[in-house]
Amino acid sequence: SIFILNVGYEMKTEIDEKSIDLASQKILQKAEEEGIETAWDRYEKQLPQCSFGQLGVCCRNCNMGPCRIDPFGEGAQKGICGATADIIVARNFLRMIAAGAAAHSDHARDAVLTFKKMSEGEAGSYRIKDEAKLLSLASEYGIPSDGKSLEEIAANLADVLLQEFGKQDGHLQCTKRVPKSRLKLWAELGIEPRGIDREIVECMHRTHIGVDNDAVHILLQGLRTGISDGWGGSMIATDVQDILFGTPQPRKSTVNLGVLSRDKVNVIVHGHEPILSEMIVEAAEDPELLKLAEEKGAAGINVIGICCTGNETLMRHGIPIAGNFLQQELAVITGAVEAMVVDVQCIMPSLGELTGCYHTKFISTSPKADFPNTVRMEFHEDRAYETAKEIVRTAVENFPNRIPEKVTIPEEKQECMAGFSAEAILNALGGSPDPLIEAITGGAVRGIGAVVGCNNVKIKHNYGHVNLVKELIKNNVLVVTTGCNAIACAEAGLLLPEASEMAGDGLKAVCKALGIPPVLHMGSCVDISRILVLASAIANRLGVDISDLPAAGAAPEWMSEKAVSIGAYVVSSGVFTVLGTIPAVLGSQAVTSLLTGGLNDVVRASFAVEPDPLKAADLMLEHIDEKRKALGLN
Ligand code: XCC
Ligand code: SF4
Repeated sequence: SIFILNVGYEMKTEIDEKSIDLASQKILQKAEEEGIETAWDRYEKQLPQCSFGQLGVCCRNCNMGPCRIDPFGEGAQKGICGATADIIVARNFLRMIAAGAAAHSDHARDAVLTFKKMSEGEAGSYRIKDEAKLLSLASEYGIPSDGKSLEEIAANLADVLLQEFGKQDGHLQCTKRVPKSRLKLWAELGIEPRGIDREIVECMHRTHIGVDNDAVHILLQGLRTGISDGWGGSMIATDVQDILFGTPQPRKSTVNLGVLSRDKVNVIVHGHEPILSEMIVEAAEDPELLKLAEEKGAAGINVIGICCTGNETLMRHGIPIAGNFLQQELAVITGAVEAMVVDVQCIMPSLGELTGCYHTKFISTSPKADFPNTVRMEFHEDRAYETAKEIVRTAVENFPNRIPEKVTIPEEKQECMAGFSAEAILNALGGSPDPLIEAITGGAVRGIGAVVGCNNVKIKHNYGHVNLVKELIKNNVLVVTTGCNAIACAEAGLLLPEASEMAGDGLKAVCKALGIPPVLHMGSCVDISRILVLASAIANRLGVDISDLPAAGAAPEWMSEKAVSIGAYVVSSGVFTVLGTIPAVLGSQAVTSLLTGGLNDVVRASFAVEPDPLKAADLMLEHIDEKRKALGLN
């Protein structure tokens, strides 16, 4: 099976082979005409990619190496220390999970630290926006609230949440939300998550030369670390951000490159942390800056998002989104972006050189993340709003530098409806999951598909996302989505109540009755925690485990290490998951067969790999039908 690796990974020289999206194709054309390089060009220059890397059999964990295993069985079969392909592949996989969990959880830590500073009056720009969520979370964490001010409760909650990261005893408290049977299974397997930081550190320790050298043992730690992300870091990030910025409610907006404005100052917020972008959204409404924009000849200030920062501001404010991961360069190439403001994660370093070809200011804000050719405007909570204003001012002052001959804004933009937090979904259902459960048990809704994750140049941009989701809804599977998949679905018009016309009859009727789209945008990637909470609520209501639900997951175009961590916790939670790109594990038969089969005997779910979205949908449908049958549904 290792020799089919390059299937689907051929050169993509024609523009319509790079993206299914018309707006993106137009800007790719512009890039070609202007001699501007994009990720697709750099991908071509990388081909053929290193086979040892693709198979996961290259180890650089000590300086006797690098060592690599010959997949043909002729050359070396062991590293210098004696590590086999199984050990090397498993260790590399574990390190990917650790990095992904670290990214999500470190984002969560910063959200909690901001929350704490807010509660102590040291982050004046932030407030408690969702009191009810604060109180319910406090009670969940056992914090008494009688006679205390909201700030005191928030301070106590922040302390307890911070302890989750460095916890030395016991298990993460969020796991109380896991169905009992699942938690029991984790306990039996010894993979109940402990402190979030501890799991990540332990991954690094175990993968050091000469520590953990059994593939199964290594992968179990991978599952535990993933769980500490999904039911720990990511869940804490979602909860705290909801308290600080509001729990999302359904709202309409627009997406795609056409949301860039011809006559307003375009400020793009890109990355992952709403802590910054919330302030930028506010600053863009500041009368002083609006006046300045007018003086500079602009008709206003247009804040738009990219990637998960975009998802956060879309979910809470209806701020438009210019695109997903592979559209970040394209947005700049329109020539219409005054400022590309970034924080952390999924930001291409290529933006440095690229923004230099246009008038765009590339502004980096996180103390953790810098890039070539940025204007650094470090963001700290104590003067958050002031910094946000300086950033927006920089953008506004840059407006007169826009070069009209270099500007092409494609007209394509698409309406969408987002904001489906678990709370909002329950609301739409009338307060309990029962109507959805009845729709599922009655057969109108065949099951639930969670489709998430990135773009990846190895797959035609948005092709995997859109075709998989369309096939699912056609077959009456209600889809919940986050991350770059959600943006792809929005661009394809799938996030509208009217999209139920594309759904099978059963799902269509349910959507029409509830006034909801057949594809529900639940937020950014940390908000996959919302999907877990929803799945848990449904499982608990039915008195079954998550693995018994007629539900399946997919990441059709995944690329990031975060996606590997997500895969680990979604499967650990009992959800069969189809990956659209091949993870670097095929160099080990043992690891591959464990991930794609053996895990079923461990956590009652496993992975499959299927680059063709229609075949991936079939796998999910097959799985959903099996689960329906087991529950006695037809
Ligand atoms: Fe990044 Fe979250 Fe992937 Fe998109 S989906 S490319 S991780 S922005 Ni999370
Ligand atoms: Fe080679 Fe072992 Fe060192 Fe890895 S840890 S580089 S396999 S000697």
